[in-house]
Amino acid sequence: MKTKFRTGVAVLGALALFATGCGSSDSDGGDGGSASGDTIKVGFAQTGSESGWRSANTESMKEAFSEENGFELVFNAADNDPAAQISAVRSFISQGVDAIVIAPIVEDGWDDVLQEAADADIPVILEDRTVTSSEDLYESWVGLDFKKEGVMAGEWAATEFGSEPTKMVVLEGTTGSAPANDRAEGFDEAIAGSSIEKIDSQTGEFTRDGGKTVMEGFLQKYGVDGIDLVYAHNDDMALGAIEAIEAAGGVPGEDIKIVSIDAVHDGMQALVDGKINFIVECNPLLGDLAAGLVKSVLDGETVEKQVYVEDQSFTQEQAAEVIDSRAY
Ligand code: GYE
Repeated sequence: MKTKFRTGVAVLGALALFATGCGSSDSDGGDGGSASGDTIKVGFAQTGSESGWRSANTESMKEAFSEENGFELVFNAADNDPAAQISAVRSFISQGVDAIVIAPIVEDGWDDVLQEAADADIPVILEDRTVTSSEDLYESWVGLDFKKEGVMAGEWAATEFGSEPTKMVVLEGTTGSAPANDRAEGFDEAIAGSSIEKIDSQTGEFTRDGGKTVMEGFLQKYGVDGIDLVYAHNDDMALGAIEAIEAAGGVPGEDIKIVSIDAVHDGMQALVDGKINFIVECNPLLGDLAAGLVKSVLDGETVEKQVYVEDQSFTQEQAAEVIDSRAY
């Protein structure tokens, strides 16, 4: 079953629900794994620090898994190296943490270490990205519908360009990651049958530098006049592409239109400034929901396998209206 939370009010409602669940339990958790008073030791395996989205997500997680909230957080950022992230999870297991939270860099390769956590009776909660492993190997996942984000971006592009022949390049996220896979699939589905032709696609690793370097290569190959549209899997790569387009003498947002995903502050500013044309949101503020899930699981409550947080999207005009009131 899926549970969906809208950002804002409904998320607060959900938190109240989690808080009630936690507060009502007096049961003894036995080995320190309970939410009933003892500090809960949680290992969090973060992807790295590749983007503005990631910084906001890390901050949200650290705030939620704070001492005041009853947690001792062991934090690891794996610099986007899947093997290093798996080692971090193994080290959490050997430290005997009460629960493990993972933002999996890539979707594949998790079966063994998740089984090791299960064998050690340590519950695992996934946040942000998904894995291809069996659902039995983790308690719950909280995050965003990446495919839907891709569809929303693609629908905008299909409408924007109508029947105009359009040459598009794609700046992909980290190869093998759930958001790169799903955002590509959703977008491609939404533009199927349109006049948009994907002339090139390459990973920019979700980073600003990566987006800039890949875009420089595309511009050398096709020229400013040979590209009509950039689809960037995140804002940071779009911001790198803007730098590359400007350096090549083009006007981003006009000569070459840009659609991206995240809606972090710098991306929204570029949208307001007319350098990006459309942004689909991806809410990074998942900390309270993840912490609520950890407490519920340790209290023996049944939790949903998938907890979706709802996203919205912004045109340039809409971005100008909301930019000052956004939390990230
Ligand atoms: O879009 C990107 C980040 O997994 C949803 O990772 C996340 C993505 C986000 O680096 O900016």
